[in-house]
This record gives sequence, structure tokens and C-alpha cells, in this order.
Amino acid sequence: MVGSAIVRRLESEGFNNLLTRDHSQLDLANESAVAKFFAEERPTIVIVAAAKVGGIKANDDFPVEFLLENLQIQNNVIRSAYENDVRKLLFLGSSCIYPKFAPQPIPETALLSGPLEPTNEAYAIAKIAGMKLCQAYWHEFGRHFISAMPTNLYGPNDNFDLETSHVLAALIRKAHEAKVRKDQKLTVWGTGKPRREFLHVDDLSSACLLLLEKYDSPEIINVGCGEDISIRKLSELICDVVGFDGELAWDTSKPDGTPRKLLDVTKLRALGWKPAIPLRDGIARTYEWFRANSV
Ligand code: GFB
Repeated sequence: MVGSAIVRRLESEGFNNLLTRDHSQLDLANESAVAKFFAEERPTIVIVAAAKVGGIKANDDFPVEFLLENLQIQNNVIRSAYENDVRKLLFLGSSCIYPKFAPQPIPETALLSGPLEPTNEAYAIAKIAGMKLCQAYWHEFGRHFISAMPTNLYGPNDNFDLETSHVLAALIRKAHEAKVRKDQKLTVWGTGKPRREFLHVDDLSSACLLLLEKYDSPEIINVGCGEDISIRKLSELICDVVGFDGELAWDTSKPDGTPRKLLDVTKLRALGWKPAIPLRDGIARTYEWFRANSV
């Protein structure tokens, strides 16, 4: 989802010198394959958007894969970038790197100030290791490897699998299928009380370009829209956009995760960036994409 959005953005800006490989062409967890790719292609700028990602359940069920695969991917890519003299590298982390009970909105300084949310601890530890590796290359070798921490993302090419997806994609699918089946109710995980901040992936890609052009610091920088919404309100909004008018039921056997995750985006705003896609429009566009692309 993130990689394809960044490619769309770069192509629309006229870049015709992009080096991309999909998973079937290059396994980023394979150290020697990554080293060979970098040595042959010699990229000047690298964006590390590839990662093993998933929603709250996938993170909770597969901590080994989330920790190992992410460490492998980022270690291979970041080290190869160093060895092949990449001029600038952007590593994408996640807002889940911050402590479960971080102050809200969460400033970058909250990093490592308290315990993590247990459902995504493995993923968060991997992402923290990735940004620390970028900082280490900056401090030890003067490399301009920067790290951005995006909030919860959604948009075209999201994963709509109900077991492994994030909440927004899951609810689009659930509401659509409930509408088609003419169900009376739709079941949402948890209590509906947690609050999340959602950013359309096309807004993330515009922020990434701006950071590559204007941001030059080893300190992490948050990327978010600056507003959050409860899962209950999000569910109602999605049902409204999709056109499902049944009732919501709550499956409280499923975890809520962190109670609130709203990023402080003061640093990013100071660079002159703001999001362009309001949540309702973004959901409508993503629903259109889902209908056009789901089998
Ligand atoms: O999006 P989500 O899976 O991830 O869940 P997190 C957000 C909230 O939505 C949780 C609730 O409180 C879920 O219980 N929810 C309600 C649902 N219905 C559903 C549903 O059908 N599917 C899903 N998936 N959730 C992830 C982390 O945390 O956020 C990752 O696990 C990553 O590591 C990502 O950082 C951005 O926001 O809780």
C-alpha cells in the first residue's frame, strides 16, 4: 500500500528513474539478494516502505514473524544503503513505537519513556531498532538516514483480509458484505472506545517527498493528520459511507489495544505540510477502490 502510493506520487511528479522490485523479484529478507541488488543498481535515494504489517490480531498472533522479518528487511536494506553510498534514506516506522500510555498528542520525545502496548510490542521493537540503526549510521558515519513515524494508514492496496487487516479496511469490507447480505447487524471488535488517527496513504506519500527534500536530521518526525476518532464513530462513519444501516454489535472478547494514539505533528506542520484528504472522502475513495478490486 505505502510503496505503491509513493511510486504513484513520484511518477505524477515526473520522476522516470525509479528502481522498484516486488516481493517475487527481490526478497528483502534475503541478505545476499539485497546486497547484490544494491551493488548492481546503485540507488542514490532509498525509501524503506517495505515491512511485514498487520492489524491488532495479526500482530498479537505472529510476534516472531513481525519481529524477525522486519529486523531482516530493514537491516539488509539500511546496511546495503550504507555500503553503496546512498545519499539519503527515509525509514518508515509506526506510531506504535510510542508507549501505551504516552501523553496525547504524542510528541517525538515520548519514545522509550514507558512500556509498549503488548499486542504490538514485537513490531514496535523492530521499528525502534530500525530508526536507531538509521541514527547510528548518522552519528557514526555521517549518513543522512532519516526516520518518519506515520500514524495508522489506509487507502488503495490496503489489506482487506478480515483476520490480518487493520480496522478501517476491515470495517469497509464488513459493512459492504453486511449491506449486500442485507444483515441486521455488523460486529466490530473491542469496546469501540479506543481512539485512532487515520491518514490516507496518498497524504503520507506527499509527506515523504517533502521530508526527503526538506528534512535533514537524525531525530524522528511524526506524520499524521492531527485528529483522531473513536472506533465507534469510525464504524458509524464507514457504515454511512458504504450505505449499511443495520446495528453495530461489539465483540469485547477481542482486544482494544492502546487506548489512544494521536500524534503531535507540530514538527511536520512547521515544515509547511498538511494533509489534503479529509477522512470521509478518503473512506469513500477507498471503498470505491475496494469495490473495483475485490473479487
Ligand atoms: O487497526 P487495528 O488493527 O490496529 O485496530 P491498532 C484498531 C482498533 O480497532 C482496535 C478495533 O481497538 C481494534 O480492536 N477494531 C474493531 C478492529 N473492529 C476491528 C476489525 O474488524 N479489525 C481490526 N483489525 N480492528 C496496529 C498495530 O494497532 O496499528 C500495528 O498492531 C501497527 O503494529 C498499526 O502499528 C498501525 O491501531 O490497534
